[in-house]
Amino acid sequence: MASTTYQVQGMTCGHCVNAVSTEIGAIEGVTDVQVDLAAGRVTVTSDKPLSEDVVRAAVDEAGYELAGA
Ligand SMILES: [Cu+2]
Repeated sequence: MASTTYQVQGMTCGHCVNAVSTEIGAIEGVTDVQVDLAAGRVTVTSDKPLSEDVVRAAVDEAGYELAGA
């Protein structure tokens, strides 16, 4: 089990939270996604450690930007 918190830029409302959660949740091995909208933080729990590139691609696909882990 691995849990990593990422900083995501551009999220402004519940729709953004849903979009990011859905895209990251679709990554293989991800079991939970928690978004702190006010802080712009996304905590991802997964079966095994995730490549940051994979998470970045999912965030990008949702229309936002991964600013760092
Ligand atoms: Cu939004």
